[in-house]
Amino acid sequence: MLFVEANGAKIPAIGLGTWELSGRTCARVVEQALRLGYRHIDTAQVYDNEREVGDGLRSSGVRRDDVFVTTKVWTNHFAPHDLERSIKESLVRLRLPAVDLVLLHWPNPHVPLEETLGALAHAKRMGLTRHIGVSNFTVALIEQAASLSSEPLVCNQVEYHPYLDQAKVRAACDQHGMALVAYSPIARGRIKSDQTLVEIGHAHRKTPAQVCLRWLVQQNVSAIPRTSRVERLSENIEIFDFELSEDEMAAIAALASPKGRLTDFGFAPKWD
Ligand code: 1BO
Repeated sequence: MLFVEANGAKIPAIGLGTWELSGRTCARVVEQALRLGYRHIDTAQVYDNEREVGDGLRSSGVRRDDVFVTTKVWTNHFAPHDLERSIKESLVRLRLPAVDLVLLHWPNPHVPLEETLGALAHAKRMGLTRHIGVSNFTVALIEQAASLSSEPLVCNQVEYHPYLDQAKVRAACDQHGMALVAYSPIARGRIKSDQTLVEIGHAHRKTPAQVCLRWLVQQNVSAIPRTSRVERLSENIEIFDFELSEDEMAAIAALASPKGRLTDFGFAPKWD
C-alpha cells in the first residue's frame, strides 16, 4: 500500500469511505476491508456510524496501530468548549483512545475559524488525535486555516474525481504541505461506462474504477471509495500493479466539466 505524506502524516493512498454505510452492513464492510488489506478507514460524526466502524475494527483482528482512522467533527460542535467534548464522544463510540486524524467536516461561518482551529490543535496536543485537518475547504479557506492553525494541517478532504477539476484546491494544499483526500472518487459510479476510462482500462486490463483510482493516486491524492460489496472492495484496492502514462493522465483530466460537482448540500459555501 502506498502512502501520501503530508506535514508529518503518512496517509494510506486508498481508504474505505463510510459515508452512507450504517448498522451491521457498515461493521461488516469495515471488517472485510481490513481483512482484504485496507489500512485507512474514514468516518464522521454526522455519518452516525462511528460505533459500527469501531465494531468492524475490533472484529477484523487487525492491530489498531496498523490502521489509519479518520473522523470528522460536524459544524454544530465547532464552538471551542464543545469541540473537545464531541471528539471525546467520537472516541467513546469508536472505542479508541485516539484517532489518527480529526477533520473539521465543513466550514462554519458562524464560529470564528481561529477559535475552532485553536480547540482542534488543543485536542491534538491532548493526544486525542495524532493529526488534524479540514474538509470541504475552499482555496481562500485553506489559506486562512493554514495561517491561523498553531499545529500543521495535514489534509483537506473534498469531492474529487475526473469530472471535477480540483487543480486550484490541489495547488493550495501542496503549497501548505497538505494532502488532498478525495471523497466520491469514482463519481458515485458514473465513471463505469465512461468510454475514455473503459478504453484506458482495456489497455491495462483494469476496470474504469481502477483506472480512476489510479489516476488519483498518481497525483499523490489519497482516495476513499465507498462500497458495500466485497468484490468492489477488492477491485478498489488492486491498483498498485500498473501505471498510467502522461497521455492517459491528461486524457482523464480532460473529462472535467464545470457541472462536474455531484454533491451540493446547499449549506456549503461558494467554491472558487
Ligand atoms: C455530509 C457528508 C459529506 C461527505 O463527507
